[in-house]
Amino acid sequence: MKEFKHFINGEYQASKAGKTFENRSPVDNSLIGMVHEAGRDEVDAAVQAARAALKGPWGKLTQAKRIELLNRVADRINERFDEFLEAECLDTGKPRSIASHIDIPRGAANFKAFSETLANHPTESFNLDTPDGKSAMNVGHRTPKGVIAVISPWNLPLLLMTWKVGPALACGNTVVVKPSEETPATTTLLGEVMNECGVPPGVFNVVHGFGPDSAGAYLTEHKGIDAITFTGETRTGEIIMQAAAVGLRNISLECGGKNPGIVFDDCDIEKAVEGTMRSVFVNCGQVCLGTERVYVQRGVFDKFLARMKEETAKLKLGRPEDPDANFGPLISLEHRDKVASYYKLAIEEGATIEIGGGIPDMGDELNGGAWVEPTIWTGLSDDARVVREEIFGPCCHIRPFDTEEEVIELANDTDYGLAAAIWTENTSRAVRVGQQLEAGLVWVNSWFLRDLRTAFGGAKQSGIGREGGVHGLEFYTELKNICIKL
Ligand code: NAD
Ligand code: 6OD
Repeated sequence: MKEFKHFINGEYQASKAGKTFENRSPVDNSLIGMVHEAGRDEVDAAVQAARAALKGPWGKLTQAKRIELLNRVADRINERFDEFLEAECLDTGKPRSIASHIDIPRGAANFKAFSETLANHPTESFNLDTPDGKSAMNVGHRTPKGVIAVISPWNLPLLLMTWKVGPALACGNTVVVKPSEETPATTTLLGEVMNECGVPPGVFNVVHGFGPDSAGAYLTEHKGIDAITFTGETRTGEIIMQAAAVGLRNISLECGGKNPGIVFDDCDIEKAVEGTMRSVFVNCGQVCLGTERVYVQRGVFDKFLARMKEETAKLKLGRPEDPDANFGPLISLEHRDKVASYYKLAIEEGATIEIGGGIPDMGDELNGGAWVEPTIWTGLSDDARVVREEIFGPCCHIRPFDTEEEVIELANDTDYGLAAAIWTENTSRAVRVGQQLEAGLVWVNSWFLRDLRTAFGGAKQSGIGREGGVHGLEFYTELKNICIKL
């Protein structure tokens, strides 16, 4: 039986009150281990350790030394690749073939990409003519923001946690991480790696627990936290924003989406099918950037739908270690209930079920797990809740459209604004449409193709702020202007 403890000041620590909760496998609901739940005392200890490290060894390191350490962390994750892979797949149930291509390599890369970008970014300087006929020089100077709270979700646990921890540490901050209660394993393991690489105690801290009345709320409410970076649901983002308002702490929020995919009749249909299959079904549809609304120009609608159904029927559900499996369970039985409630709602709202729509019979060994069928609907109205609300499951609604103007309006008719995918061989059209979409990220003839130097974030209710590349500097550092009279 595994035990997941907090990682505070370079040491694994149990909860003082002895409070723990179960970590269960979504594959078959078997017990993986017990997770210690942090109370205010553990959260306070973690924040104090982070503050001390900021003033002490970490704050005193040169940038070059800091970057060297972070590069070592990336290398060490890769050296312990199989352990991270095993831990991630155990917690999430996702196929190893997916985690070994996406989660773990990106988890490591996040420590390298940002340190290099940040080390090579200049600050501004302005010369000012002064009334006495002389001049003054203004020089920008960046300092770390302080102790950053990192609150992360369960869908890409290592990737999305290091995506924030990497730049935070590269900028000289220290962190207290609260991973999702569903996926404690890889964040806990990263503590060992930090110690092995010589990252000073207190720089990277982990507290486990839930959100409300638990570690998440205690952390975001803690006065020793200087800024909060969060990935998760929009509703949780609103609560965190309220907590951050006390003391005027800065926030970076990466929240939900209801992302459109737009298939024009001049697309390469096989490319569009292959990309849309990934954007709807990869990670069992649990990717914030995933497509849940597909708009297809009428001329290719029947062909596209038929090909999507053919490919969906080929998806292979199975255990993470099954080399042929490319489709795992949802994260938990609770999330399965939510997704299944939308499957039921789709029928009530008048959908035609093109494929899927239910809970599969996986046999005795797996029927206790959080499995659902990959699902495609047609025939819903634009105001159906299934078309408007984020489901975060392996499903999409496909609807025909006629004109470019019409599809732009349909795509933008949502409270969210995270991502969109456009499929067309006409580059002018792609740019024209892309510019008009209300989304932080637009992919053309691709999806989830990531260059870590680019801005990442959502518009509307999908988030606040941009991270990635130099954009992270705005959140993870304080920019000071030093004015020198000459
Ligand atoms: P969630 O909001 O339920 O939980 C995210 C994290 O917040 C967890 O660690 C949770 O314990 C914590 N939390 C919950 N309530 C809290 C509170 N009151 N105070 C402090 N912390 C609290 O989200 P989830 O279910 O883990 O993840 C799925 C959601 O995340 C989806 O909506 C998805 O779209 C979104 N997401 C967005 C992005 C992005 O980049 N925009 C990326 C991944 C996931
Ligand atoms: O690729 C990334 O940097 C990123 N933040 C991906 C988010 C995926 C959401 O599920």
